[in-house]
Amino acid sequence: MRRIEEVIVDIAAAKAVLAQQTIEVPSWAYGNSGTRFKVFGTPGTPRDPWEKIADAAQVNAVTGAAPRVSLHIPWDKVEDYDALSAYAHEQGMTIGAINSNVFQDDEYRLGSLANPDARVRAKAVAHHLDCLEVMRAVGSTDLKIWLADGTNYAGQDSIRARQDRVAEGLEQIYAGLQAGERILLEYKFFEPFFYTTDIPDWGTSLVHCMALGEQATVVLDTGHHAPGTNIEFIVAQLLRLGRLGAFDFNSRYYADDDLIVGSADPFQLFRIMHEIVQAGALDPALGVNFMLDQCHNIEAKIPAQIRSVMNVQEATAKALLVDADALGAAQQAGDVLGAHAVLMDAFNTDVRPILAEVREAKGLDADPIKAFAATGYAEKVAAERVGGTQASWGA
Ligand code: RM4
Ligand code: MN
Repeated sequence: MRRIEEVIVDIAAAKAVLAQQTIEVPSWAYGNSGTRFKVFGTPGTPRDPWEKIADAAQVNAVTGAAPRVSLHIPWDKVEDYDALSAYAHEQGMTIGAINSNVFQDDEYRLGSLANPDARVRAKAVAHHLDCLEVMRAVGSTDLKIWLADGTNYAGQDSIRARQDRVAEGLEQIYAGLQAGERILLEYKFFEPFFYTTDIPDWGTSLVHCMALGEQATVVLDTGHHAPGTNIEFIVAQLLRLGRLGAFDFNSRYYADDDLIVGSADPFQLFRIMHEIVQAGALDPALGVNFMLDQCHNIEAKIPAQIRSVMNVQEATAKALLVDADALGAAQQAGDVLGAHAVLMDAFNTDVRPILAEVREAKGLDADPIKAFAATGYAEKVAAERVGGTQASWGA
């Protein structure tokens, strides 16, 4: 492993970028989750959106890098969104992307926007328009759409007609946008349906976004690709087209495993961040929202989110240490191994000391996991949050 002292690029510049980097956390990561086989309960699990926000604020308090929390509607439905947003502010947080949910109602058995029944389609559109109202009430500008629509059997429905219905529904939602607001359209190659998925890949998402207009951008969820997919290629292409709106970070081994980002393949995360850095897309002006979309089935949730933020920071730091001049020169000279070596040198650098310095400069502990443990928060909420129903993925 290369020591930080051996790095020749401008470390102070890298630290300045790292100090400003932010990662959005998902409210649902703090609730219980599991598989279709078992959802485990944990002492101290939040019972409502307020408690989820309180937990999310802990991640920000020790990392200084997670000041936004995404909500999922209706999982995070409340009577008074002004009050929820004010509560988030008191906790040092703002509310980020609003995620719609058109996959849990019985009426969506055959799909939402792609459903053959016009009445169900209208209901799905109306839900998204309601989400836009929530978005405005909490001071957010991003509506994130993931459609679970698809079919299980060949011939079950017309592939083409379903695309037309999706396009029409998205158009109606898009028409509800005001200036400065965005639709973030996510794709996923399979699940919950197995034969066709109506938005299975970045190409399909992009085609719909391009038809809609400039306020529609693609969300890349790292878990939503077939094994072996070159995700950084997709990142580069979407950035090139100005259509990468957001990431849903997580890790996968098999399907949509929703594990801690950077845990399965830190090298892949580094390669993704390298494309981001090269495109200058860490600059918030380019509009890429870096978000986590994860579930914590067996591990402690708040520390898992802290670890996730740290993993993104470490991959980013390594990407910032790529010697761009040396890389460009080697690429131009056709020096295959030389170019590869420049990248690997950056990847093989221990960046933990510079991240520790970035945290200390903000008055934070160098070790966020240790700092959280020292607060006693986990023990406190385990004692306080007794009774009620623990939030869980899907409820
Ligand atoms: C989906 C997708 C969405 C997330 C839901 C919970 O697979 O990743 O982003 O909101 O799961
Ligand atoms: Mn996602």
